[in-house]
Amino acid sequence: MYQYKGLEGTIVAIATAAGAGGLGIIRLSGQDALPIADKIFRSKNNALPSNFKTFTVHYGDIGRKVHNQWEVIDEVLLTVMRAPKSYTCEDVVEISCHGGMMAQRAILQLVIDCGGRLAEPGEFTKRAFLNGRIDLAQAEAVLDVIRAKTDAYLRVSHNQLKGSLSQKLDEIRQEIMSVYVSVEALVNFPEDDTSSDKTTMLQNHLDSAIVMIKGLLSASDHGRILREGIRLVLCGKPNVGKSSLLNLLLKQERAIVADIAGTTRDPIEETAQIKGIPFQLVDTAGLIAPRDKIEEEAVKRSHVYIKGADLVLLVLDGSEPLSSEDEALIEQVKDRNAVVILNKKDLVHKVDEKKISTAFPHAPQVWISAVTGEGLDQLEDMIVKKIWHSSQVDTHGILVSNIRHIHSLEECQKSIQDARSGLSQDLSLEFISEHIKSAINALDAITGRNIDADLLDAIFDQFCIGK
Ligand SMILES: Nc1nc2c(ncn2[C@@H]2O[C@H](COP(=O)(O)OP(=O)(O)OP(=O)(O)O)[C@@H](O)[C@H]2O)c(=O)[nH]1
Ligand SMILES: [Mg+2]
Repeated sequence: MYQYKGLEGTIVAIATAAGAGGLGIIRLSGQDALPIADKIFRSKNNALPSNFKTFTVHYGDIGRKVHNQWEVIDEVLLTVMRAPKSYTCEDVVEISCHGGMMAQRAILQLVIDCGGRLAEPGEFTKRAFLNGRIDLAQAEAVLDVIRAKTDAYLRVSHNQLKGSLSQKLDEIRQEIMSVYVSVEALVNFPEDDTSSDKTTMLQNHLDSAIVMIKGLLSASDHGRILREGIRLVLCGKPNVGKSSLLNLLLKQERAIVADIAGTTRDPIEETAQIKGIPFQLVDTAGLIAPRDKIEEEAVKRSHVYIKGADLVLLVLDGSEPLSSEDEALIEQVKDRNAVVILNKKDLVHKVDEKKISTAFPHAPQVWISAVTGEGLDQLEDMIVKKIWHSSQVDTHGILVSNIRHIHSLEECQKSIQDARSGLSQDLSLEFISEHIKSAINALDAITGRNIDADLLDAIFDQFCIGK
């Protein structure tokens, strides 16, 4: 098991975001959290934090003695949470002071002067993990909760934080473990010969583990979409209404719109939520034969963005017949995951929809007016359907979204499959046992039961200080 050397010290950090704010919170955790608080906190009745009951909040001042005079730094509320029922399982003290960096920094420095140590990124959560309050999958969910950009992803991360994924992994582990125990018994007591009934029973346990892993992996695409978002790139000829559509999807006047071809030059990137899914929306310069060096560069950049798109939104002007430039564009993106948007629905329809369907059969078409907003709902449904493969965004189940978890699950699945085919081919029990052990190790890497110290450090390094 991983040995963490800094667990014995008392750590301190500013837990609130930097900058001006109504309140700032300084958090301490460790065996000296209360003795340090005794030195720096004065309540009206001079009671010491060491004597406060757990889960109580006290009003007073933080300060220090200068030439035997008590010098106040800030007026605060001090909360005590005693071990083991605290975030870290250690004694925790939280000091809520006024917002703004000066008061928070002064209190932080005071705690350090009294024996506290500045916490490393994620060290509070790391302690919660090392002290056994949460497993690694739950610790990583803390980071996901902090970073969630949509309600849907917040819900998914909360489920994981509450242990939904950990419980499922535990069920899978029990299935594999029961096979491991039986196989090891047979390795050690070869006289208990493997009957075909026993082999079938072992295979059933492995099959049930595979079904559960497959279930988790099949939903992982949705998890990843919610975690990382989807890159949507608007492309088309100049003046077809790309920037108008960007503004409509963002519900704000973000890009300049004008009836002058070549209005947009630099690609414009913005984040948006469509039906609970996070998107990175990119408006690009109209794709034409460039007239000068700037347009040449703008068109080059548009192509780079189109290449990196998860979904291409090809915009055509529905009030005009299909031009040879439109046809060339369709040709360029016809192998991509795309939606064809026929814009300017409010004008007379002149575009040949059948011709587009023939040239671009797998891309659905939708009529819209970026001016009146008509067709927006259908477009949003179509976008969601194209990347989610259903127009409903269900986030109540377990959605594995972390790439580390997905890799470990794939590894686990492969090892189980190897063990499974070893059993059916009557291969040596030692060989089967090795594969099952690998499968268990892969699962344990997710929950942190068995994890490399460097990897653990790398995971917590992604956290902010104070979490
Ligand atoms: N009637 C009508 N006009 C539209 C619609 N969408 C955009 N327009 C007009 O078309 C012109 C061009 O719109 P933009 O959004 O700037 O077009 P663009 O594709 O971004 O153009 P470039 O940046 O030059 O490539 C503007 O005058 C818009 O008001 C629409 O749905 N209906
Ligand atoms: Mg534009």
